[in-house]
Amino acid sequence: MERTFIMIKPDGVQRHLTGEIIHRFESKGFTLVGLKMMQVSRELAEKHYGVHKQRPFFNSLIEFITSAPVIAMVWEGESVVTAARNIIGATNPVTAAPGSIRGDLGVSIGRNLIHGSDAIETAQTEVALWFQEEELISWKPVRHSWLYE
Ligand code: IDP
Ligand code: MG
Repeated sequence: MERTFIMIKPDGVQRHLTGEIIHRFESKGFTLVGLKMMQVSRELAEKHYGVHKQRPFFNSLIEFITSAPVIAMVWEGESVVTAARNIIGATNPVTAAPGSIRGDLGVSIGRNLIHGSDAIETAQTEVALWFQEEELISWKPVRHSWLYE
């Protein structure tokens, strides 16, 4: 079963939107297999966002992500990587579709509430970067046969 890495960023935690955000993934039908609250180190933040190192917003992004706690999660389900990106919405909350997390809850690209892996390979890399294998729990929810044909 496919897995993806999801992080509620410091603004989501500070705005007390953790429950609201987790609820959207749970009610969609995805299964939580790992979760921890973290104060992110500069080293981890720079590794996670390494692809953006040359971008003008890189330093402020690292400052922001390390400024207050985040909620790191791994979610599991069929096509969860793509589906989670749709649940999250476009990078800029101003243009993110209504109904998405960023579209409903955010107003600024530098405070867009949540991260989600952008592809299956990225998801594998990010899950491995943020979680030890023993922190992830494989379990079969009883609702499984009511979600999947
Ligand atoms: P994503 O989070 O939708 O995958 P990316 O393009 O991978 O978007 O950018 C990573 C993060 O960097 C964004 O979520 C956002 O927090 C921040 N970011 C991206 N573009 C800008 C920008 O133009 N100004 C400020 N922050 C940005
Ligand atoms: Mg990205």
